[in-house]
Amino acid sequence: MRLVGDRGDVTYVPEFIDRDLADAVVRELSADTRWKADSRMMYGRRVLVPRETAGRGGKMAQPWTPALALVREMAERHTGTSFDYCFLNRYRDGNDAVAWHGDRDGTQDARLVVASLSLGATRTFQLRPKKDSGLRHDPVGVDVAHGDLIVMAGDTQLYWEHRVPRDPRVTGERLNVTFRQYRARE
Ligand SMILES: O=C(O)CCC(=O)C(=O)O
Repeated sequence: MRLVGDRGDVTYVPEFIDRDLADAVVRELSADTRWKADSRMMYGRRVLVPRETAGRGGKMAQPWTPALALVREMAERHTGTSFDYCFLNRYRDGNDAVAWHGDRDGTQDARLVVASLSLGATRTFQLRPKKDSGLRHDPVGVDVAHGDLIVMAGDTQLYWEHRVPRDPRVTGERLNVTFRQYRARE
C-alpha cells in the first residue's frame, strides 16, 4: 500500500514476514543485543532520548543473527537493494518514542532506500512534509504491527519527515529494525 507518492516513495507492507519468523527475530534480538541509552542536546542541556538503540551488521556493530539475516535477504529481494547494516530501536512501552526527523545519516545520500521492520507492540508511524518542502499534504499515519514493513525510497528523506509518537495506552515493548546502505551501488 502506497503511503506517499508525491516527492517521495513510501510503501507499507502488512505482514511482510509471518508471525513465526517475527517471533524468532525478537528472540534473537532480545538474547544479546547491547542496547544503548542515547542522549542529545536540547535547549542547552543533555537529555536521554526516550528509547534504546543498537546496531547490527556494520563494521562496528554486533553481527547479523540467523533470522535477522533471512529477513534482510527478503527485504533485499523486495526492494532490489543491498543492505549493509541495520539500526535497532527499542521502545520499552508507549512512553518511548522518536520525534519528527528525516533519515540522512550524516554523510549518507538521502536517496538511499530504508526498509523498516516492526516487531512487538503495535504503534503508529506518521509522515508529514518537511516545513521547507513546499508540499501541502496532511500528515499520513499507519498502525504498524508485528511483522509489518515500511519502505522509504526516492526523494522521501528530502521532502518528508517521520516519527513514532508517544502513546501512553501502549504497555508492550516494540522493536524496530531499519535496514540501511552505506552508499548507493553503481
Ligand atoms: O520505529 C520506527 O518505526 C521508526 C524509527 C526511525 O524513525 C529511525 O530509526 O530513524
